Amino acid sequence: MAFGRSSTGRRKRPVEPVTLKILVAGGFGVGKTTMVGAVSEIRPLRTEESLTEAGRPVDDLEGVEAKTTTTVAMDFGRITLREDLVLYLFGTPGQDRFWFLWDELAQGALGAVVLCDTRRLEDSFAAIDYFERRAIPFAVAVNRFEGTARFPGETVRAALDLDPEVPLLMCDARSRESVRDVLVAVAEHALTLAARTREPVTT
Ligand SMILES: Nc1nc2c(ncn2[C@@H]2O[C@H](COP(=O)(O)OP(=O)(O)OP(=O)(O)O)[C@@H](O)[C@H]2O)c(=O)[nH]1
Ligand SMILES: [Mg+2]
Repeated sequence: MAFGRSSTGRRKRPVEPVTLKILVAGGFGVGKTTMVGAVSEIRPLRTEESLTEAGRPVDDLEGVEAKTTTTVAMDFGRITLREDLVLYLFGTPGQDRFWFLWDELAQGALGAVVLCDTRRLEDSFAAIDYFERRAIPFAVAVNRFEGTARFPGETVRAALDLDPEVPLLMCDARSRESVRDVLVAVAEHALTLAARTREPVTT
């Protein structure tokens, strides 16, 4: 053929992936930094500072006594879920005194994970309220620290007063597969809701 490019030998066009921004939020010391680090395929960016004696009265370390550092700005990581779907993960700081950073981090977020510890479930209320108020789709993931009581999903759901359509998963923030499952659930949930709001209203 004299004209046109031959299809044989032509390289497969690279797929331009859709990139989604997902927040990893939750109370102090629930394992957010651990979660981002467990799945990130790039070396995660961390902003850890040492927990100090001075902070002891305000930093409640019950259950995470081995913790020596805390996030002061954010965690950042990336995971490719599919060839055409990449998630950028932004872990929030957990302590109340860094709340002012959340609005900045939440800009353009498609969805969020609220990570919880059943020993201190009440610490996740603020994060859940935050995303509900802003209509940012989120899933709840219970980080199962070993040696802690295992509550059925329905009990956790009731305690957190979750909407029935909010995905609730049990996870291990240190396990890549487990965290990946959580992120797939959040991405699917967020994309479903996004598609729903784009649909024309037919009344
Ligand atoms: N045993 C166990 N330890 C965990 C797990 N996840 C996190 N940790 C530990 O718990 C502590 C808290 O983890 P981080 O990932 O720093 O928690 P965070 O939510 O980022 O904490 P802040 O940024 O300070 O709010 C660390 O000492 C982790 O090693 C888990 O699933 N099991
Ligand atoms: Mg952290």
